[in-house]
Amino acid sequence: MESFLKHLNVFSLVLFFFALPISSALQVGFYSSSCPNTENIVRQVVQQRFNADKSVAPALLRMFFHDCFIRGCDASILIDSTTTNQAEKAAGANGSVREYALIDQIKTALEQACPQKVSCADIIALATRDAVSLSGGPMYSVPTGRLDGTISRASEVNLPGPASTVSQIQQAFSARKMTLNDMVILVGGGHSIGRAHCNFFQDRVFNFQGTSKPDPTMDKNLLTKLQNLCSLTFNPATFLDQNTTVVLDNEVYNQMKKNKGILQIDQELALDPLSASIVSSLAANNKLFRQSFVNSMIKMGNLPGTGGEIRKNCRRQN
Ligand code: HEM
Ligand SMILES: *[C@@H]1O[C@H](CO)[C@@H](O)[C@H](O)[C@H]1NC(C)=O
Ligand SMILES: CC(=O)N[C@H]1CO[C@H](CO)[C@@H](O)[C@@H]1O
Repeated sequence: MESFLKHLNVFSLVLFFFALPISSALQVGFYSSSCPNTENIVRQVVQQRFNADKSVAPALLRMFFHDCFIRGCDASILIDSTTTNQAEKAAGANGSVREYALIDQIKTALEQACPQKVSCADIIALATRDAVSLSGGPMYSVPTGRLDGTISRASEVNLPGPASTVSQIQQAFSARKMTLNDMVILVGGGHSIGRAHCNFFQDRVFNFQGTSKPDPTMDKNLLTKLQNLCSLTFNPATFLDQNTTVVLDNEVYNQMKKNKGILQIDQELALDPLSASIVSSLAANNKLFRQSFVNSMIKMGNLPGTGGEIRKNCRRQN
């Protein structure tokens, strides 16, 4: 710490200490006096949508991840592109982040209850918590008090792809001060609900790494199923967890161990010596998984934004 500080000039020293309270200001129940009904309103809208369509849950979880990994959890993912700015949601890695309209719906309800009090970044975090518990995952308290960012650039979206190695994904997490454990828990937990489209894994079933053959590690029944599925031309999707498809639990790690990972990265988690033993521990213990998932979700939710404001409309800066 001392030697670190020595190398900072006064300006960055001021920034450094100024930055600390912003990230540590998050607290459970942040809106309890400024907008006491916040968490109920969010939950009501998410619950209603979930009753009609369970796939809203994975959509929110993925949105939260994509938001927090670029510029921290600051709702930069929600900003629409303009004629002069390609926003994050236009980037290639966006790959079908969806349910922006649901966030708008929650925002509208909150603006009616308490105008310009609740940030869009907190809406994503709270809605995701509700989505997790509605999907059979753990219930947890979400620290709130995030501010919305004013910058959203497609060119800053540097998310790893599904064919990245475990070590590359680990680096993407450690660059954000998260551990290998956090990584295995969040990627596996995230991929225990929801679906992937063929374009993200069809190389594994038809032409793995240019061999003109399938990925030899894939379970043969799964391979046949996916070859049939991905021969259809409309880019269909399949569940990331082929067994407990819509339940947020540790079964996905058992599927990985049975060579039934859909994305290459999911299969690699079980095969790579870096992560294999973590996968095994989580596969064997759903209680451990649930507790760890909560901890890592809160950690990811603490990634500090550079934000500045509480947007009136989640799709654009004030
Ligand atoms: C960093 C490594 C990761 C990679 C390479 C990755 C990649 C992908 C890909 C390619 C898809 C399929 C998208 C589609 O076809 O529409 C997907 C889906 C999904 N991912 Fe990840 N992901 C990663 C980490 C995470 C994390 C950390 C979470 C959340 C904690 C997460 C949550 C999800 C969810 C919920 C879906 C399903 C979305 C839906 O059904 O709408 N992913 N991911
Ligand atoms: C599906 O999951 C259940 C509960 O985790 C497990 O008992 C069962 O063995 C799994 N079945 C398959 C085919 O993987
Ligand atoms: C919703 C959205 O903006 N999708 C875009 C994701 O990225 C691809 C490739 O860059 C675009 O073609 C999509 O329009």
